[in-house]
Amino acid sequence: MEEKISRAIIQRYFEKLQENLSVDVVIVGAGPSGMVAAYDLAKAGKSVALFERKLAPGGGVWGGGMLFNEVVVQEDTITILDDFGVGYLSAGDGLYTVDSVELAAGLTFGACRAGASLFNSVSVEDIVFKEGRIGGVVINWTPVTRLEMHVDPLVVMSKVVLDGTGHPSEIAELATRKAGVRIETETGAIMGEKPMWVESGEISTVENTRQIYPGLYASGMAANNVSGGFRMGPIFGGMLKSGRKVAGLILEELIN
Ligand code: 48F
Repeated sequence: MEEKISRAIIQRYFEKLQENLSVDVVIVGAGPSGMVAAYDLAKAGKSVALFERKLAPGGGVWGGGMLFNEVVVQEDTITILDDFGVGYLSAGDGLYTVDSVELAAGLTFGACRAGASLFNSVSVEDIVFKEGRIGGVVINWTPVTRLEMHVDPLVVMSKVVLDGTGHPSEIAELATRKAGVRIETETGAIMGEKPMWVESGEISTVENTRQIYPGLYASGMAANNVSGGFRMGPIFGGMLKSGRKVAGLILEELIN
C-alpha cells in the first residue's frame, strides 16, 4: 500500500507536468485575476498552465482587509461570483461583501474544475524570449529559488503568457529588464502603481488589462503597476473583471 500511494502520486504528477510542457496559455500567479482568466480560457477549451509561487493559491484574497476576512465587490461583478458558485451579501449602495476564504477557495476550485492545471509552489523565474516574442516561462520550485540553490530550471512553452503576478508585475519586469523591450505603456517602461484612489483604480485596472508585448498580457494589479494606475485596496470587482477581459482578449488572439 505504501508503495502504491507514492507511485500513484509520482505517475500522475509527471503525466500532468508532461501534458503542460507546451500549452496555449501560461498564467503566472493564481490571484483573483489569474484564476478568473484560467477559468474562462479552460472553459473555452484552451490548455492552461497556472503557476503559483506560494503553497496556497488565492493571492491577496485570503487576508480580506487588514486580516478581516471579508472583501467587497460591486454589483456588476456578481455574475462572475455566480459562475464560480461563490456567495455574497448586500452591503448597500451596490456593494456586496464576500467571505475572502470562500472566494479564494471558490476561485481555485472553479479554475481547476474548468480544466486549468494549477502548479503550486512553483515560481516563474524567467521568460522565454525568441524572435521578438515572449514564448514561454522558466520555472523552478519555490524552495529552490527562496534558498538560492544553484539548480537549473525547466521550461514551459506557450502561445501566450499572462502576467497575473500582482503588484510587482514580475513578468513585465523581466521583459523590460532582461529582454530590454519597450512595452505597451505611455513611456514604454513599467510606470509604477500610484497611491490609493478606489474609483479610479477600479476603472483603470480593467482599462489597462491588455497585451503589453507580443505574447505577453497583463491583468489585475500587474496591469495596474505596468500602466501606472491608482491602488484600490480590498475591493475585488476590478480584479475579477480584469481576469474576464484578458481571457476574452487572449481568446481573440488565439482564434485569429
Ligand atoms: O496579487 P494577486 O492577488 O493578483 P491579482 O489578481 O489581485 C490583486 C489583489 O489580490 C489585491 C488587490 C485588490 O485590490 O490589490 O492585491 O492582481 O496574486 C498574485 C499571485 O501571483 C503569485 C503570488 O504568489 C500571488 O499569489 N506570483 C507572483 N510572482 C510570481 C507568482 C512568480 N514569479 N511565479 C509564480 N507566482
